[in-house]
Amino acid sequence: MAGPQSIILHHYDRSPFSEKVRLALRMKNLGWASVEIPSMMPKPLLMPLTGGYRKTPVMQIGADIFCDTAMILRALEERFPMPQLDLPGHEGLSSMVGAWVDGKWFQTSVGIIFGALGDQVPEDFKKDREKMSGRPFDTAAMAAAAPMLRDQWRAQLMWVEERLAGGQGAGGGQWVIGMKPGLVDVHVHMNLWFVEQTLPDFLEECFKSAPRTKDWYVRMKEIEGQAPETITGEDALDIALNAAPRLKAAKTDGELQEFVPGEKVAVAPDDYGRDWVEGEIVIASAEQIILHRHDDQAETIHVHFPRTGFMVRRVE
Ligand SMILES: N[C@@H](CCC(=O)N[C@@H](CS)C(=O)NCC(=O)O)C(=O)O
Repeated sequence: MAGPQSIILHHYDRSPFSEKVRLALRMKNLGWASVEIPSMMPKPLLMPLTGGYRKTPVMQIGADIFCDTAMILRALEERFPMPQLDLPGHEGLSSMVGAWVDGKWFQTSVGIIFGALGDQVPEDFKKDREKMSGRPFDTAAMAAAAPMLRDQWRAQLMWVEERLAGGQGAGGGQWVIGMKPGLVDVHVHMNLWFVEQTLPDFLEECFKSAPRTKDWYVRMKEIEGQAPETITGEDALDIALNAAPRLKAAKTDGELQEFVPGEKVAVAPDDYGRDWVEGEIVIASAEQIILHRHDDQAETIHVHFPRTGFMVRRVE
């Protein structure tokens, strides 16, 4: 039964960013509880936990809430260090690769997938994404650009092929970097998986130019892990309500904006879904920020964000 120590993932099946976390959980062979959330707003059972952050996925452990896969993967590595996924000698590299796959490669995938789906994309979904991004979600324009985007997509796949062909020492070339699968593999996996859900034939076509990447992708699929326990959003809220955030000494360290512990700030993504989450600083460092929040439904919550990709401002 899921409890205050359990890893709870708020996600939906077809979410590629969630697949990153599910894959990391499989690689670490961790047990976890699954809460299915809607793929668009409203998300009434998630908002009390995040304080307004709406993106998918969100991880919960008791009354600690982790937003963004960069934060989630870091927290999993800290709390469940074995087996290590941030491989020795490669520290920092996965974040750099992550920035590419989450940004440019992901946008290319979105274009070809939604261009192919075209009229099948429900109107309310398009409206939601327009509101989230502040830009038109024009599937006809995506369809028109699709042939060029497909070239772009495969060109990025070829970076992976090149990396695998380069190998790493004796017996290398099995994994994107190094002798074991790690966080770099987790990041690289995302867009292949995302495209495969809708356009498996296109992925196969690209694999003709990238046979090593195909073999690697098959190896990644063989990583099994544990099946999650399914719980409801209400169960997850109840767990938060009856848990306390993990105790941390309040601390700020070299803040460029001179934030101090206890100060009220607001945090929001800097790209899309820019919903501000307000709270008081528990910890702020160059890499992460933890906010203390109170919510009537969830009581005291600590919400964790990475610093890259997030804006932080003082609330007067
Ligand atoms: N930087 C975020 C990006 C997450 C993201 O864009 N997720 C998509 C789904 S895979 C999303 O939030 N879509 C809107 C939604 O689910 O409400 C992360 O790494 O977690």
